[in-house]
Amino acid sequence: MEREAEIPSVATDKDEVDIDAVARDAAASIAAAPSSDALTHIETEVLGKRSVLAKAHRALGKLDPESRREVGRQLHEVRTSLEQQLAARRNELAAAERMIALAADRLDLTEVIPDQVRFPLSRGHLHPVTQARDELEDVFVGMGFEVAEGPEAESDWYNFEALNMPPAHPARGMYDTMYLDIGQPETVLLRTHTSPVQIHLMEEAVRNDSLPIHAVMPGKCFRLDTPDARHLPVFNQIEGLVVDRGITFGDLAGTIQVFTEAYFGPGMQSRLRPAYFPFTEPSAEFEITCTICRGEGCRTCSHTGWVELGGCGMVDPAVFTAVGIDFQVWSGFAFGFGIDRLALMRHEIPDIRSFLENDIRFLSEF
Ligand code: FA5
Repeated sequence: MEREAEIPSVATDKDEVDIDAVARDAAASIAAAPSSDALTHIETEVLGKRSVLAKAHRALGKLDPESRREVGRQLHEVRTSLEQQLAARRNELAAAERMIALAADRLDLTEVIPDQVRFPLSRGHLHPVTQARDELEDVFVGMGFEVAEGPEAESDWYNFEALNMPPAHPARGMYDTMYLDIGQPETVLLRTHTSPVQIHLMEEAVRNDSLPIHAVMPGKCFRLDTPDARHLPVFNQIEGLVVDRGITFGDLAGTIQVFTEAYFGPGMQSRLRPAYFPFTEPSAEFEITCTICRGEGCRTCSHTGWVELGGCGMVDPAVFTAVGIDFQVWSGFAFGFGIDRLALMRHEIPDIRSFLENDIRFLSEF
């Protein structure tokens, strides 16, 4: 009120500016701003380069030195005050908008006692990766495979040595291994792949004289892999093993082709690329066209247009020898596919980490 007696004014190009009136109008607009976006707009209007205050500031040079000092001080005060009001209003609006977003996203996870329910309960369901594992088992059982399982903690022998990777074999570097603090250092580990279950099955078949083998082995695997769009440190594989008389690479390729059509439906483009695994010879990598970008290249496929789903090959004679199977009589193929990867591609999910975030909105889509 006191200041009204000496209303400051400054001449811009066109007319005189009543600084107090500008400040009052700006304060009213700020207080009435209905949203953060509207407030950003108001901020530009009252403090931006084209604002009345900015113009008044630019016109200071036309005033005599004493008036320039006085009006300059008042412009500075008004600007500081408006900045504070803007910050306060921005906080208020952000808090209110956060409450609205939280209310919209709210998930009622409280326990419901069935007696009190007046509407049908919505059912939960299995995790999408568990669903994928079940579907894969069904596909392979339909093709004549049995389902087997093995331990998640393994000895060095099953995970590496019996698979033709003696200590210090360079291929061990492909698997960044998590060792358990049990027994001698680096003798017990969390399996890095499901291939050790092959060894258990072959040993058992030799013990029970029950060859041939046609089995798939799903389960968790562990590697010190840095999580990214295609990698998790804990993931799932489904291993396949066929040991019989006269098995050829053609049987392997045919099995993978039938499996691909059964799991993805017809029309999926896949390929086998030459690869190296110590436990198979020859070896191949199984890839499909990235379903996220349809082969164009994207973050999920590291811009290659292809996603590797697994490895495969003909069982190496050294592996047969390690478990006591005569490779002159028996031959076989093996494969190991990433279940999480398969689910990722089948459901066209761009990032494998979505499976672990436990966001009910994501999970309820399956
Ligand atoms: C193996 O693990 C071999 N044991 C596969 C095999 C079995 C080859 C039998 C020959 C015969 P590889 O490291 O490439 O190979 O892994 C196989 C698949 O597991 C990958 O193609 C991928 O689909 C999945 N996988 C591997 N590491 C990860 C990870 N960190 N996160 C998610 N999936 C993974």
